[in-house]
Amino acid sequence: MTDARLADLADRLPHLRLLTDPSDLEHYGRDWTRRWTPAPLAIALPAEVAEVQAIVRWANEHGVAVVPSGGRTGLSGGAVAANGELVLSLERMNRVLAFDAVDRTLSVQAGMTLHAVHEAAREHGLVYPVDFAARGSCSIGGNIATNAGGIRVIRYGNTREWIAGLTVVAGNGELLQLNRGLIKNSSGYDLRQLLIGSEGTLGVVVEATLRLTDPPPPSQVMLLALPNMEALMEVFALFRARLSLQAFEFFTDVALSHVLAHGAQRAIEGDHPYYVVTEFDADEAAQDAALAAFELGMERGWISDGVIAQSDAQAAALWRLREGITESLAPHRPYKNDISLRISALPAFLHEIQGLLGREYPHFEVVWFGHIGDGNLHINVLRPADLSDADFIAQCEHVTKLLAETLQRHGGSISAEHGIGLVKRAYLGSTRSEAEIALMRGVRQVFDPNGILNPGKLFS
Ligand code: 2HG
Ligand code: ZN
Repeated sequence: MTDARLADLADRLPHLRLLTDPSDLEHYGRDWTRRWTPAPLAIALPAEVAEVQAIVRWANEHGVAVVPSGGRTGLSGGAVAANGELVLSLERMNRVLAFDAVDRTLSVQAGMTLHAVHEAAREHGLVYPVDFAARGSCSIGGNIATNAGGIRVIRYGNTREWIAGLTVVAGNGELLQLNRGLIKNSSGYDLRQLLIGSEGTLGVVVEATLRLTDPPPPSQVMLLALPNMEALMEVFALFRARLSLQAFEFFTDVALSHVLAHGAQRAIEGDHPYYVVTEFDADEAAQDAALAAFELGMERGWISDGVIAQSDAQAAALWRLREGITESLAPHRPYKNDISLRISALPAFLHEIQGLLGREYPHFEVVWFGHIGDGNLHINVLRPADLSDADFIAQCEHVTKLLAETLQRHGGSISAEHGIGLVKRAYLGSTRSEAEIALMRGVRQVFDPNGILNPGKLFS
């Protein structure tokens, strides 16, 4: 270990696992964006809170930037370490700490995967209801740091609804116990909520107390094919009025073609521009209501075709058509946008932006999908074969600028659930006012006066 700063860290924490092998630096220095070349100083894998605190204090003393790191499944570059930072991976801190049946809470270390959290809740006959496709790799700490959303937000809300308490090492090295599992706590600023979605710029989440709930009633999964965008909004309104929705997700024929090419099974024949996977509570009355809604949608010309899953395996196959999209696009290294609008503003926005993209970027393959019931669209742009990486990124940045301007006019946000990270920091001002950004910077200064936590993320 030639670096004097690392030697000092190793002296202070003789049991700390520190990695400096090039393959480890590469592995822990990047997230799913794959756009930046990883170049961290080293990787620290603490096993306990005291080690995290000591690392943050050491970083303050030496002026070393620290990148808190979970499963690195982020899509905004929030966990990228490309500038000699110390990656602080919570991977080894992955245990359940306590379950409380009366409070219905599960206290966990931040490095547990979302999937492991689901399993732990299930063991007690309860559920932690936030869910999305990266569940097997993402960590609960990362979910908290980005206020992750996913496919059940329409029923359960975002991660922030489910966090009853947080243990955090602030950027100044203080250990904070925030909210301590209370349901009601009207005693001033809710610092727990401030930490949620702060993208590792205020503190390192080390432990969390999660609220659990009853498992949802038995459900049914339906795939619908739709003729146009207007129909999509009509069917959403119809289904939301008649059924108790657990999920309502959409994707286009272009998205479908990629998942099918990636090995998924076609479930509806023919060419249809839009598809919806929806899941809803399905007791007998609800099943009749679903059928009636489906028939009405067909009669009105909003639904062209549809299938209802007859088994768990079929339900999983239908879900795969939606959940497999990101993975099927990954080899193309798409440029991603993750935008948010009021649901009522979606049709006008979509018309405007699809027209604009068609006119200015007809050579781009644009893949639309997402959480239409939350007003959250994912827009992935694929690189045309004859365009260099640099030209592609430059053109995509221009697309994002157009999106940001259009979103601003429609009152939307440049990030719905993926965060700002490195990817969207130039566009923060389209969603947040100057006064808000100044306050955010001020808050950061209080928590992390030396700016050692995730510098360059969120703000440029
Ligand atoms: C999803 O909803 C994820 O599947 C990923 O948020 C979206 O790949 C994307 O753009
Ligand atoms: Zn999403």
